[in-house]
Amino acid sequence: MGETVLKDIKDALMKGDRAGVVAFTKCALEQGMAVKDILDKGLIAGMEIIGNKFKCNEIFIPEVLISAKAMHAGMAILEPQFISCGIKPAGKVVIGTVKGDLHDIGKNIVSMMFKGACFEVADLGIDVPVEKFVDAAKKGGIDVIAMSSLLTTSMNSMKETIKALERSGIRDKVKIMVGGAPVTQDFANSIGADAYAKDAATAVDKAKEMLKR
Ligand code: B12
Repeated sequence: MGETVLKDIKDALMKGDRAGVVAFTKCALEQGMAVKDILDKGLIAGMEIIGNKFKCNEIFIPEVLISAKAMHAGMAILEPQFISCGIKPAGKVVIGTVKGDLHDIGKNIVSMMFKGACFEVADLGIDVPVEKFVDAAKKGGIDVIAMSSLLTTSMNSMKETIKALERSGIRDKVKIMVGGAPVTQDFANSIGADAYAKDAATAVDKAKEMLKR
């Protein structure tokens, strides 16, 4: 039963059937399925197949966009399920997709997981210029700056942001975390980031670990 609804979510997402994604996601919740399974084995699994088809030129940008919109609609159903917090936030995170990059699905999942783990999250959105991250850090009260990049061509903006924070004398006041499909631990080390995480759940674990120290 559970596996069927996950497949329904995946199939609807691949068809770009937004209403279907919403209906099957609600149905999975009603069946008592774990939110993480719905996200990982339904929505993200569907998006992975879309990614492979896009890579092989079996589908093109319009189809990817329609599926991305269906994905967002499914995530909106799941988001309230993640948030069950007490009063004291675990920390404050500023998150954004770096300059030149419009991909936001992964960033939104990371943001959702942070909120679910009781972090306060300020989302700067997509195509975020270096100065916007620096301004956010200058305001103070921020524990982690989290940057997402899905394009090899936009990754350099992460390095630029770290350099700009150094020039502003506030680099040591915040922890910097980077992620996104082309980002690796080696790349994170090479630009002087404090942490890299391959997925949203690990991002939360690493942030908690960093803030403990
Ligand atoms: C959806 C998508 C789009 C959509 C984006 C819609 C949206 N609202 O996001 C649209 C159609 C707009 C698009 C456009 C383009 N895209 Co595109 N896109 C994708 C696709 C298929 C899926 C990305 C995705 O959402 N994955 C699902 C999420 C859940 O995974 P994720 O983002 O990796 O996130 C997880 C982790 O990486 C991590 N994570 C993510 N962010 C962060 C941040 C932190 C701090 C941490 C710790 C972790 C973390 O946690 C997430 C959850 O676990 C990928 C293919 C792929 N395999 O990645 C191509 C892909 C990224 N796109 C690609 C390209 C080339 C483009 C275009 C240039 C195409 C074009 N010719 O115009 C444009 C660029 C537009 C721009 N300037 O940004 C290439 C990039 C190649 C490269 N090496 O740079 C890819 C890899 C496809 C390919 N194989 O060719 N794209």
